[in-house]
Amino acid sequence: GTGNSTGTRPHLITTPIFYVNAAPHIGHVYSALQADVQHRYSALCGERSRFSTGTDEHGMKVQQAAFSLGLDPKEFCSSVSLKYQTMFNALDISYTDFVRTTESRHIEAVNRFWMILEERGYIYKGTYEGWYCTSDEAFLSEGQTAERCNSEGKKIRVSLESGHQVHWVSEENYMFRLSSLRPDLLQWLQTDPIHPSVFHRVVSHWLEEELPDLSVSRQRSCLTWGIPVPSDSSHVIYVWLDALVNYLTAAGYPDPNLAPWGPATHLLGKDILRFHAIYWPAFLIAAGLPPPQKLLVHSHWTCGGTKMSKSLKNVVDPAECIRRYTKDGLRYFLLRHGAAERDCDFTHNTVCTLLNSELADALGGLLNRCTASNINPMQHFPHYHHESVPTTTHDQLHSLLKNLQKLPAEVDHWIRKFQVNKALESIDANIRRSNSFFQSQAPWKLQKGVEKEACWKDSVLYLTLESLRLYATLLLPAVPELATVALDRLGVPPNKRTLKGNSFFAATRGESCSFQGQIFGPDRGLLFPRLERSKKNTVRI
Ligand code: MET
Repeated sequence: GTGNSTGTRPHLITTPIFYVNAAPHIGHVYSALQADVQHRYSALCGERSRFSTGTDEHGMKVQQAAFSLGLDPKEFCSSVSLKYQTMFNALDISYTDFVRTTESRHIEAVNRFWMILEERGYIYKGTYEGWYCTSDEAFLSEGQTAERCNSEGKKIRVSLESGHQVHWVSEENYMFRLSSLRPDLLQWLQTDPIHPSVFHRVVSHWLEEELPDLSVSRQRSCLTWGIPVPSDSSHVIYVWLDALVNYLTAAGYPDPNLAPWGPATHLLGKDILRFHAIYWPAFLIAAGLPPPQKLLVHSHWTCGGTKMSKSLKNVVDPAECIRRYTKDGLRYFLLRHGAAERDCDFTHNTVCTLLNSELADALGGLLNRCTASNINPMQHFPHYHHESVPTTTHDQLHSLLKNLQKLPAEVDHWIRKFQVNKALESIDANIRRSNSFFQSQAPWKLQKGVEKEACWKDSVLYLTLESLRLYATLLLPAVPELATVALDRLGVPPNKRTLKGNSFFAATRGESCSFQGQIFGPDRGLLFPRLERSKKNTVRI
């Protein structure tokens, strides 16, 4: 890693902190979910991590949103921030810290950070002339903007990247010596911190050119809702400097008893790549701190093929989705269907098809089949009998076990590469293999009275139950509740729900397996009831 002073600090995993100008939608939920998976997965592997999220409450955009609703910004922020917390709790997002930029611990961190940048000579007073995009809270050069017609046919200037309107700004600002940090950024890029690699290439392309210095304050006359520059209260600190420092706040900065800043993994959407891949590492390096270890970047969700927007009324409401699909249904769909490197589409029918096929039929069906009392009257993991394997099944069994043994490493690879969809795809492919194995061996036909058949039936059940134990364990980060229900049903003790030192299929290798004879937990019904596809045109999403 790039961090020093890392030794004892647990890894920090973060989501962006969300603007409170509007309630959470599926895109915000997706960022939080992806971070949640990283955090839960590292716990499953026995690693220590912390996980912070929060709300971004200062700046022009929030100030205007509060103003247009006639609300006091502070109260407005508290009410929307609470909506994020409520939504994340409803989705089992296991954050260990929630940072609000209006909290005093954060304001202290920003003040301290600003003073250090100033002391180290990275801040000077200058004049900013250029465009400002309030929607994105971004300073843009001429070349990053273009003229477009708005919906009323009027010519306006917009950001090329986001399409949002920009305004001309010419004012005295505090400037940050971003231009001087290009070599450091290039060096950081060589540690391969940005995943997936498409986004690494975008950043490396941006760094081919000289960087302009960055304006890091606004005149108090146009922006009041923010943190004043410590040494000059006629200026307010640029909201992105304020917001990015939240990651330091979450790490306990500037507590002198803590190492100032350890290894961090930041999750983010591709629309805020520049802020995280250029500004943030530059700020950290300027302050003498290590740049982030990893940036995991994801793409966006569209709805029925078009970009979600408030005016099109096609913003997918996560609360509505939880009601329809259950919390874990929504989690599974977003993680399984979404992909970091490309935009993905959300439609009701895709959700139903995917969840019915993978959670209800494949996973739920497999669990049902080998725990049903007619096939498993003892309600336990039977013993595995090596010598009972029919000769005609040797090859099939061998390849099944080979795939299963590779699965944990495969899942590990995809999760660490930030391709959780691929991890879930691998799990699903194996669940299907287990189902066809079970089907082909037809244990319900094997005769109790014939010893060899009875032993093989036990072995088929053992193999299927062990594979389910593996699937449910691997699914804990993505669908914690569903996986827990499955593990409860299988009777897996809580201290065995880990990937650390857990040996699956031990009996097939002639090792002792503590699961042979393990009694199931109570039957709580279907793991995931099938969803109804909506009739045409009834509901729009
Ligand atoms: N508030 C920003 C957004 O929602 C993210 C800030 S992360 C430091 O895009």
